[in-house]
Amino acid sequence: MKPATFAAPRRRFEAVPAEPLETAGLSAFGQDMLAALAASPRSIAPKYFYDAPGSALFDRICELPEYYPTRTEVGILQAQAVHIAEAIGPNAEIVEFGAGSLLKIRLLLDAMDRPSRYLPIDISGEHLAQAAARLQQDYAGLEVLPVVADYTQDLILPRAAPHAGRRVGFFPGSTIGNFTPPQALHFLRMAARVLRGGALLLGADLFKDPALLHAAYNDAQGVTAAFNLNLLARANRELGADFVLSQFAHSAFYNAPLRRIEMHLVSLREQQVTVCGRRFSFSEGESLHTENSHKFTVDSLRALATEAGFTPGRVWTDPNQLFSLHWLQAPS
Ligand code: AVJ
Repeated sequence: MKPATFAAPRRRFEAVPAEPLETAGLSAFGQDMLAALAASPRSIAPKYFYDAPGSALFDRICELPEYYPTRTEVGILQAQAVHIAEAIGPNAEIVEFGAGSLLKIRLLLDAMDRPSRYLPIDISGEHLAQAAARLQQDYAGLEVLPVVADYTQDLILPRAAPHAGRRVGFFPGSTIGNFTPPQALHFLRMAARVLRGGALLLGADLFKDPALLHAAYNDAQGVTAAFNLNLLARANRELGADFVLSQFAHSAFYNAPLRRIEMHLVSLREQQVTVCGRRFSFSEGESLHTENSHKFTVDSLRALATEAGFTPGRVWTDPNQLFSLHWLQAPS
């Protein structure tokens, strides 16, 4: 940054908002929801999908016939477990970002040479506590240390155990795709810092026929629609909002120039809603943008990781090249 030599006189001319948003004392969700509704266009971070009902809906998405990423990534983990475990090495400590239901990690743990400690990080505290308790029961010799945190904020982790092997990050599911490119860089730089001297095993969904992408986010049973609409239901539960869910529609489409699926909640009519005691109006067709899910090529992902300071290593994919798992060496 340049020194702010001439900055001082500027303040006099700053515009004052007509009605400042009163957000003190609100939850992060409340603050971000109010900010989203006050902005134009309206958009909110997808991390707020994952309250307990939303996490359960996401688990159902992973089982859908149209939603190929989870079963494809699990297939790669199963087929390559021996090679991945070899790359990880003995006594390693695994840090998982956005651990969810802790199913994928079992495949790694079963193949690894005496894993020492496992730190699952997730924003959904209740869901994480239950999943961590189940995992601890099944892996008695492993130290399971769940961390309830938002890893998009600056993250402080416990020190590595004294006799542990290297620390390896695990970020499966292509959650990296939920970030815009600058946000992804920010995340990867943070990961490089907490994994210093170790590595990151990163899952990334690959670009493919847009019809297949479209189907994966518009399933026939409507589970993805319910997952998207749960954001409004959550606002009703937690923020005293009065969204009428039947007056909003799930919309998901492939944005070709930006190489991403976008999910929106579209107002079906002109309407007013109250959130945290403030009123907002929606015109017919106006949307709240709830998620981006970027799609990568093997090379675009490796370039992004390199820009963040990692050295890309092996890449494992499935026979149909639907999904990729990347070994990324962290800086020392
Ligand atoms: C959590 C990022 C893996 O983007 O595909 C699934 C979330 N959204 N269906 C994705 C999601 C709608 C998912 N990730």
